[in-house]
Amino acid sequence: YKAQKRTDYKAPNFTAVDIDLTFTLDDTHTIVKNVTTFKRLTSDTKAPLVLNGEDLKLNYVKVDGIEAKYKDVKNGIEISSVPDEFTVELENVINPSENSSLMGLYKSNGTFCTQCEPEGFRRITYSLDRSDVLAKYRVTIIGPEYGCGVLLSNGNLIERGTRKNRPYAVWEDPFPKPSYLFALVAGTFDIVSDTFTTMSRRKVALELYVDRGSYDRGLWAMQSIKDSMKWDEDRWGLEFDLDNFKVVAVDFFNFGAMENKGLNVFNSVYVMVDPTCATDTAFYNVQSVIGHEYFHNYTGDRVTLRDWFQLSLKESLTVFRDQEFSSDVANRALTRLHAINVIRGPQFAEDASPMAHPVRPEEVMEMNNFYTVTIYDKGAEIIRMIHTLIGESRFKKALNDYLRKFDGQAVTIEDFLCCFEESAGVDLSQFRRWYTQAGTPHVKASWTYDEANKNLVLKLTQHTNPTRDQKEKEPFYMPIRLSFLDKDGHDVHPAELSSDGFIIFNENEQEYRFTLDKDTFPVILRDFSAPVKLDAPYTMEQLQHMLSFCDDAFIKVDCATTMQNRYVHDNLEIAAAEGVLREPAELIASYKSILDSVDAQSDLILINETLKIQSIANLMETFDKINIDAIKYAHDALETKVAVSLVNEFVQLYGKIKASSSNYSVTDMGRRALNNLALHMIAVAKCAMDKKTEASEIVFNHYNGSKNMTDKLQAMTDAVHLDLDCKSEILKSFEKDWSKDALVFDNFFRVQATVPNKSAIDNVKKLLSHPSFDGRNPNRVRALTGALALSNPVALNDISGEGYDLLCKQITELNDINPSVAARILTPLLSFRRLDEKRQGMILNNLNSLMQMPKLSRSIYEKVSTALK
Ligand code: B3K
Ligand code: ZN
Repeated sequence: YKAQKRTDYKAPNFTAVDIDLTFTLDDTHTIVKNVTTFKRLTSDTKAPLVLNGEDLKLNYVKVDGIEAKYKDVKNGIEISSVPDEFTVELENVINPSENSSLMGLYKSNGTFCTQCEPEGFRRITYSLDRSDVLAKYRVTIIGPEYGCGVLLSNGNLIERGTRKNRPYAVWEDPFPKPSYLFALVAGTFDIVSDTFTTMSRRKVALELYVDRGSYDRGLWAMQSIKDSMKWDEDRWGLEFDLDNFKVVAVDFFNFGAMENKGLNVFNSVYVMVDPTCATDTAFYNVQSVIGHEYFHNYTGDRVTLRDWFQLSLKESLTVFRDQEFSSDVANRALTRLHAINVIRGPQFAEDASPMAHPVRPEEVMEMNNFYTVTIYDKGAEIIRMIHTLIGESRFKKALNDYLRKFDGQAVTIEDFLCCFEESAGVDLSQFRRWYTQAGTPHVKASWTYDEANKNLVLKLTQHTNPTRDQKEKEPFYMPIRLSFLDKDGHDVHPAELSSDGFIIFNENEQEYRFTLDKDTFPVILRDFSAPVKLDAPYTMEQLQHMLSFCDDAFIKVDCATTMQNRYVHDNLEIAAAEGVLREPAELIASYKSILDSVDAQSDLILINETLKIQSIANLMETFDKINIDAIKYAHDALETKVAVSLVNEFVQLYGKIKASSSNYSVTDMGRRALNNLALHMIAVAKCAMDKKTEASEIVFNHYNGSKNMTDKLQAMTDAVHLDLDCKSEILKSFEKDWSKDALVFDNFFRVQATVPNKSAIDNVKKLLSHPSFDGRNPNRVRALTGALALSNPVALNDISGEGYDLLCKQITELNDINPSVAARILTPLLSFRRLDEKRQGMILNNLNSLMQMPKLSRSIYEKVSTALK
């Protein structure tokens, strides 16, 4: 396998103008007739037409009606001596049932559906399968012989009926699009219908297709579609452009969802919710993913990508947009804190791994490996920095200018930046380094007081560790949001700080002066205004002071996080020797004062986020070299000590703040979250105080006392993770209630795969043969092996090595079935060099045997070979 380089981009020799497809659907023998008109773009009149095609059986090719000769080339065909404008007609056969990679046309629980991004269209028919070839599509679908409910494709329905006893439908999409946005769905569904009236009073028909019998579970997603449409109009002035918008939920899907023009296809996880079967987080996620795919209609579909190296152009902008949507319609602080956790957990981990890559990568072997937290989430942080730098109104104008200027085109990140520079009157030349340099900048802050001038002197330095691809890093250009707190907790605004409240930091080292009183200190990186690791020498008193008085959600939570981090770092050696750790006194004091003042008026979402003990995974990212056993030991000690010291407060809190109903609402989400945290802390405390029976009782009652899945799942998690007496009864009851409801039942797998000790490995081994488990369904894999790999660092890295062996065995099986999913769950192993020697050796053995695997997929090869370099 060979990598492609970004700089090797060549414009296509031909473009497709009109594509007319006819599908005669059949489970194993679907016939695709493809009539495409092509136009030569190159001046080289001898250049042949090369079409991409993979795993296709070609019946014939005609050029302008005459049978044509073609040559088989690697993953495609070549047709030479073609005129400047011509029509190719061809027919090929595919086998959707056999397609377990879920790229191209495949069957999901009886439904025909497609996934084309990034290069799946070539698994459907021969084509110029690249994002800079935009064509108009007309699609005829002839249903399978055994019948079929609906036949869907992009755009407008032109005709439907029955031909030779088979249903058919014809769709036409008025908007030219690249092949990756093509979609086809054929199946039998329950349909949730509604309409949306746009800002110019046009009526749009909305249709949501869900599993039969699950109509009610689609209602929240439908509401979310309407909210997204309204929000895009209100916030950015963007109006939907077709007469209908369709969303289909399917059970077999490689990732979250797909923004095909006018026909979004979703993993059913991000559609199907009701309060008895889905958690508040699931509701929140449905809203955000529905928003994300809908917002792609402009940022992605109307203006698309020139090539896949530009992926972040559409993804970062659309993630930024969905985050703003969730902020506006759900909760801003929560949305921001989630986003920051993604950066400080998985994204920092990726930056520190062999697969570290710039937001605009230079080299790619398998594009599916680059749908990453760097491209998506770090990319969104970059967009957010631009938003900070130029402000909402200039950002809005620039976004509209960008969408107008490049409407119907396939463009680059550079085009985007130039447009923003021109429109907003800003110079982003140094800022561009965020797109070209991989790695996380480390920012160190320090300050002194200059008595003579009554100045606080703030000094910032930045340094970015080398990554494999780049040894030397130049300084980044970043906005640092800043404020100052005096000793009484008042915000002081010195004359030197602009009213926007941020300073520009763009050199290796910079000094800033502010006229202030002596006992005032800086609050640095408010709202996490740049995706960096900040090291600031706050005293514990200052952290407590900020936690009490600062009005910034991130700073508040971060003060608690910093106290937690310091505790773990300071105690790591003792933890490594399994010694006795001191009390986290300051943290407990701060938490006590928060808990003492909770009432119905408090911001419960923020309090919950502040009181949470962070995950072991996020703690790991605060270390370069990872001593997993010591981190886990210190983490558990920290949590236990907080729980035991404050057990009375948590008991007081528990049951005091009641949700108004078991339905989803942002307010009730906050209430349930805090109540569930109280439950968890009480259970942890009781276990540590030799009162495990009491812990079991309260958890069991919690499980039985609520109809809401958020509550039930919290109880089940505590029962299983703390190994309480009620564990088997709860698991049995959950199994009885939900084993036939795959999406809900994934919780049963996930909870047992994430027990933070070795027993999770045995659980996974056992559950792999559970009758409800299906190794070909990505959701099942993600809930079981995937959860062990990506959400359970303790068990995965168990010193026995059994976690590694199990994961690699599963990856080997998945290599043939679904390489994209296999490559994703492999990720944690790539960072083996951060672990101790024994674990390094065990992982290395496993990686080496993966490399020896017959028919090793490109996805796995790219990741493993990069890690082994
Ligand atoms: N664009 C799709 C992701 C496709 C992933 C292909 N491996 C979903 C999204 O980001 O909206
Ligand atoms: Zn996206």
